[in-house]
Amino acid sequence: AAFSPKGSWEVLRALWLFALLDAGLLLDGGMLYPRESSSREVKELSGLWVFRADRSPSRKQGFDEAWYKQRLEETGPVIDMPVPASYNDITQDPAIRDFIGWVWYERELVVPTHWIRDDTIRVVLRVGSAHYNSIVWVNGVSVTQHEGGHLPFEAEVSDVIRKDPTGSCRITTAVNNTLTLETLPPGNIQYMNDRTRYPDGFFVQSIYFDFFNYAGIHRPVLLYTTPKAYVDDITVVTNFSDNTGLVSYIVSVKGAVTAALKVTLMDKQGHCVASSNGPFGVLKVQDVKLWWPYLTHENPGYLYSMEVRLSAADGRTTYEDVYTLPVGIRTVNVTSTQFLINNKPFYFHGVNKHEDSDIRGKGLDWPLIVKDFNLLKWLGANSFRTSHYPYAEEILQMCDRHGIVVIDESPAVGIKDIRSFGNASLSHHLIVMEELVRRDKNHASVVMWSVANEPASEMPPADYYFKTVIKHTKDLDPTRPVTFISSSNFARDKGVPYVDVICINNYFSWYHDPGHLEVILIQLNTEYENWHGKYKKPIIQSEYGADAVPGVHVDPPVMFTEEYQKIVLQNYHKVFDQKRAQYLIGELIWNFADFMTTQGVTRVVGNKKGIFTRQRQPKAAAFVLKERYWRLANETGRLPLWTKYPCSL
Ligand code: GCB
Repeated sequence: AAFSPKGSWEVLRALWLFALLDAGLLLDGGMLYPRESSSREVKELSGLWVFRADRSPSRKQGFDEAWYKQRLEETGPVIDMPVPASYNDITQDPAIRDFIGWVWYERELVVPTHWIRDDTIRVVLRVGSAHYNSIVWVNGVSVTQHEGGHLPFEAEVSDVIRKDPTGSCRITTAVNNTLTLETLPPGNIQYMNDRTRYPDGFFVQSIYFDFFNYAGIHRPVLLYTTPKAYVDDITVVTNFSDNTGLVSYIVSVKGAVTAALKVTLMDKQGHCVASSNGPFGVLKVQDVKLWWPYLTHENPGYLYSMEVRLSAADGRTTYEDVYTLPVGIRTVNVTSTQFLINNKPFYFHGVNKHEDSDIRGKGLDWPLIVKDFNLLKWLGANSFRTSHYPYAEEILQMCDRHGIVVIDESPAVGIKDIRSFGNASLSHHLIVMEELVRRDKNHASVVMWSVANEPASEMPPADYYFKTVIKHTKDLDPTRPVTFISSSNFARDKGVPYVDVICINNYFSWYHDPGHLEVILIQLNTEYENWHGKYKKPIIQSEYGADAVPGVHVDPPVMFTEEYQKIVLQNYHKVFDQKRAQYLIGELIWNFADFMTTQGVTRVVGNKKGIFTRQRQPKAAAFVLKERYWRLANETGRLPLWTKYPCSL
C-alpha cells in the first residue's frame, strides 16, 4: 500500500510510536541542536587545535604511551590543525593526506568560573561529527567514544571539569578513519605481504564508494550548558486541516522528578499563536502559514518557533530551562504515482551533493554552505539528496529556512561484500538509523529517509537485511516515506518491495555503451516501465550524469567534454518529460559539483560529473539545467511572480 499517514488520528498515533519506541531504543536520550537561550550557554571550540598522527607501524603508540594523559606536544612533534576540517589536504605531506589509523587532536581552554562553582549547571561536550571512530578525554579522563562519522555525539563533563577548580580543561580526541566490513560505509584493510613487491608493513584501505575518505573532526566541537533539570528531547509531528495547523509534540525531560512545561508557538513576528502545558499535546494554529518548498509559494520555508519552558524544583533549588525549536508545518504523503507535500504534487528538480571542497575536504565551512545555497537558488533547484551520508545540521537548518526539500541519506554506501550483511553490520545500521532519525526528525525540509546507496541488494542476505532496516526506520518515524537507492537489475533487487518510493541511479551512454548517446531514450524508457510495471510505486531518477573536464570541448561530442555532458542530460530530460506525466516524481543530477575521490584510472583528479566545478563555477551543463528547472517551476503554475524571470535576478 502507498505510504499515507493521513489525518490527525494517524499523526497522534505516529507521535506515540515515536514516544513508545524511545523506551525500547538502544540510544539513550535526545540530540537537540545546541542553542543558546536564557538558560543555556554555548562555547564553540572551532579554530586551531594541536594535531599528531600516530605513524607507528601498529598505530597504537598513542594508546601505549597514554598520550591523553599529558599535553600532546609533550608526547612528540605536533602540528597546527584547524577544526572543523578534514586533515587530509591541510599539509604538504602525502602521508597525512593518505593516512589510515589513529590521529590525535587536542585543545586547551579555560571554562567560565560559574560553570565550575555552580553545581546546578550541567556542562556537555558535543562533537558535531568526527570521521570515523572517536575517543574523547577531558583532562585525561575518558568521557565518550563514538563509532561513525557524519553524526553528532556528546558527553556530560560537569564532574570532570569540576575536579580542577581553575577551570582549565584539556580536550583530547583520537580519531581513526579505518573502515572495516562492519562499519558504515564498509571498507576493508588488506595487507600486502609479498616483500618482493611491497615494502614492510604495506597495507591498503579498500573502499566501495566513489569519494575520498576524508577524515578528522569535520563539524564544530563545543561545550554547552543546561540546568541540571533540562529539556532532553522534543519530537514534533505536524498536520493541518483547512486553515488550522496542528503541531503535535512530545517533550522529554531529564534530571527532574516533577516538572512543569509550558510550550508556546510563535510566528515569525514573535506573536504567540498557540500554547499548551505538559509534556505532550497538540497546538492548534489558526490561519496557518504552511511550510512550502522553494518555488512553490511566494513565502517558502515558513518557520514558527516553538519555545519549550521547563520549571522544576528539588528542595532548595529551582530550575528553569528554555529551548526554542524552529517548526515548519507541512505534511508528506506518497501515492502509487505521486509525492505530495501539503497534499499538492511535488516534483523533485534538484541535485545530489557531497560535503566536499578544496583544502577543508568535508569540514563544515560557512562561506561554502551559503555559496551552495545561492547556487541552488540560481539553478532553480528545489531539492537535494544528502548523498551519501548525513550532512551537517547547519545545512538542514538552511534547507528548512529556504524551503529546499531533502532526501536524508544514511552513510550506508557501498555495501557490496556479502560479509557486510552480517549481524554486526545490521545492528550497527539500526543504530545509525536511530541516530539519524533522532537528529533530523524535526526538520520540515526532510521529507524522506534513504537507508542506503546502491547496496548489492541482489545478494541473498539482502532481503532480510533491508526488510529489517526499512521496518526499523518506519517504526522510528511513521510520518516519512523510506527508500534506498537502487542501481541493480530490477528483477533481482531484494530491498525494493519494502520501500515507499523507488530511487534509481543509472549512467546510460557512460558506464554502459560509452559514447552511444542514442541508447539513452530506449534504455531509460525500458528501465522505468519495468520498475513501475512491477512495483506500482513512484520513481525518482536519483542519479544520472556524465563526467566533463571543464574547458574541454569537442563537437560532435565525445566523452569527458562539456558538450557530451550536456547531451546526456538533454536526452535523459526527453524521457523525464514523458514519464513525469505518469509516475516519475523527480530528477536529481549527479552531481552538483566536482568532488575528490581516491586515485584510480577512471578519475582525473576526482569525479568530474559536477555541473559546477569543485570551485563552484558553472560548466555548460549548469545552464541547461537552470533553464529546465525554472521552466519546470513555472509549469507548476505556482511560481511566485517575483521569481518568474530568473534572468533578471
Ligand atoms: C554512482 C554512485 C556515486 C558515484 C557515481 C559515479 O552510482 O552512487 O557515488 O560517484 O555513480 O559517478 O560513478
